[in-house]
Parts: sequence; C-alpha cells; structure tokens
Amino acid sequence: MDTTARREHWLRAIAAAADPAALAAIDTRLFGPKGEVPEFVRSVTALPKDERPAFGKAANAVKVEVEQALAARREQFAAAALAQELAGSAFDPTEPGPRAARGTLHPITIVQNELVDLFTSMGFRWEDGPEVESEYFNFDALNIPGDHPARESQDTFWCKAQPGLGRNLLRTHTSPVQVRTMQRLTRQGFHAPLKVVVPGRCFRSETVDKTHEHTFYQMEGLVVDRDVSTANLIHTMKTCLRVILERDVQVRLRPGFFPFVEPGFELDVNCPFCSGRGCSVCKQSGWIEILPCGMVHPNVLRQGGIDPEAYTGFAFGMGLQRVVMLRYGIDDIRQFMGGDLRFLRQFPEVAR
Ligand code: FA5
Repeated sequence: MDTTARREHWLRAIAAAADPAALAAIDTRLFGPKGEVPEFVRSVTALPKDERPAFGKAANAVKVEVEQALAARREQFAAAALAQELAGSAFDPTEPGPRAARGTLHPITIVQNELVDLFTSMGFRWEDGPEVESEYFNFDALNIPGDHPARESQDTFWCKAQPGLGRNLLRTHTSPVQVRTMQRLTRQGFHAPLKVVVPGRCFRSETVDKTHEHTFYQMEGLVVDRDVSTANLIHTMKTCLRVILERDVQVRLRPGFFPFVEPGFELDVNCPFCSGRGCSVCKQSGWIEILPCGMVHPNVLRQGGIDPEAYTGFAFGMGLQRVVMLRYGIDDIRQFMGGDLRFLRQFPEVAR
C-alpha cells in the first residue's frame, strides 16, 4: 500500500470509531507494540537508497497526521461526555465562579492610616522604633530613673537579661522613639523643625478588661523647634481629633504627670456617647480622657542632643484603640484582637 492509501485507511478507521473503547483499540493497533504506523515508517529500510528520503518524509508526515487525528477524536468523545453530563444538571459553565473573599483592613489600621495621612499633610514624618526596647530608651532617657514611681504605672514585660548588656523589655509605650529620633537627627546634624509621628504596638503586663489590653497600639507625636508653645500643641491636637472623630470637638486640658514632659497634660474630649451629659462610658463625667501630652522636658531634649535653651517641643501619646472606640462607638477593647469575623466584617475598607 502506498503512503496515500495508508493515510486514508487509518484516518477512515479513526473517524469510524463509534466510542472511546473502539478508539482505544485503534490506538493500540496503530501505535502499540508492533503498531502499524511505526512499522510502516520503518519499512523505509527495505527501499532502494535513492527512494528513501522521499518516502521517509512522507511516512513521518502521515504518522504525525494520524496522531493528531487520534487526539482530536479523543477530545470529541470527552466533550460529548461532558455535554451529556451537564445536560442533566443545573450547572452552568458559562456563569462566573464564586468570588474569593477579599480581606478588609482592621479598624485600628484604618484609623492609623488616616492619622498618618493627616499628620504627613501637616509636615510630620513617619518614624519607627523597635518593639523589643532597651531599658534606657523606654525609661532612663525619658527622665524615668530606676527608682522612679512612674515605672510602676507601666507594668513591664522584661526580657531575659543578657550578661554584659543592659536590660531589654517589650516597650510599654511609643515614647522611646522620641530620644531615638532626636539622637539620630543630631548625629546627622540637627535641623529644626523636627516633626514626627510614631504609630506602633506596645505591651504592658496588665489585667485585661473592657478598656485595657496587654498588647495595644499608640501613636506618638513629637515636634521640636524654636518657640514651640502649648498653643501649638492644643491646635494640633484639636485638628487631629476633629478629623478622626469626624466632628467638631470640645477639649479640655488637665494637668497630667509624665516625667518626660513639663508641663504635662491630659487632654479630654467631650463624651460623644452622651454629648457631655454624662453616661456609663464617661463615668458620668461628660469627658473622656483621650490624649496624654505635654511640653518636652529639657532633660529629654538633652538626652537627644538638643539644646533646651534654644529649642522647645511638644509630645503626645495617643491610645489608638481608644480613638477607634470613640469613633465607631465600640465599648469593649477586647473586640479588636478577639478574631471575631462578625466584628471585623463591619469595617469593609480594603487596602489601597
Ligand atoms: C503614655 O504611655 C505616655 N507615653 C504618653 C505620652 C506621650 C505622654 C508623650 C506625654 C507625652 P499612658 O500610660 O497614659 O501614657 O498611655 C497613653 C494611652 O495609651 C492611654 O491614654 C490609653 O489610651 C493607651 N493605653 C495605655 N495602656 C493601655 C492598655 N493597657 N490597653 C489599651 N490602651 C492603653
């Protein structure tokens, strides 16, 4: 049989296969052990030398064509089987599949992002600091020596002491980044103004309740320049609270004691839950303590390498969870880390 006749014979057999089993039998006959097709290709050796190239080329082309015909027929059977299966079901392969759920931002991240945007629009830079901090930056450099009673107000998780090194701890607040930043900038040649915000995670060995967590978030702010005053501090804080709480706020300053500021203040905002009339959230006082702050103590400026005779500054340390609670009316801080998806799904904002 010549090449053309073989080709037609095999293609006809493939086209005539009535079902996948018949096709499999043809496949074995043509390409299995002692298969007709490879044997035909090998028959080239029986030809005279001058006829071999033309025959070899034609025979190989037929082999490829027959293989493709087999594959195409196999696909036809598979498609027919699928169509038959689908005909009896409600499944519609043209409908888009279910969308994978996309995660949303945690409410603390939402408010933190807004605050960072706000402060950067006012010329502040974002600073960062380590969560495992030295005793020096967390306490000593902030004018809180070892025997100072203020240390007791921040129950500390101490790290295992390393021989020859100072003691480390999990930072109890974001304030250590104050002196870290001042020292870094003075090493680089300090140029006023210094304006930074430091969002970050803090840790205290506290009993957890509705308003206290062992792990929580703060945002520190620090401004150092010539002639910085309490008026600058109040203006900045009012702007920040108005934007974050999305309404005009009344604030009041009370004296507050923090060794690293002098004078120190507690800035209170009128209670948004009762508009200042008095409720359980504000403990009937009409005010909510929201922002400890003050004018940077001269000793702290000195630790940072900045001359307190030439420069003054203000600092604040906002509890981020507290701000988020006020903004969204959340009355239990434990919701934030509780991992309850019903809580988290109430905040549909996605990452930018
Ligand atoms: C400080 O941590 C000071 N470093 C703040 C500061 C900075 C004062 C700069 C002056 C100048 P305080 O311990 O009050 O202060 O904490 C600040 C805020 O963090 C609190 O108002 C509260 O909102 C939040 N906070 C403190 N402890 C916890 C806690 N256990 N759980 C949740 N939030 C907390």
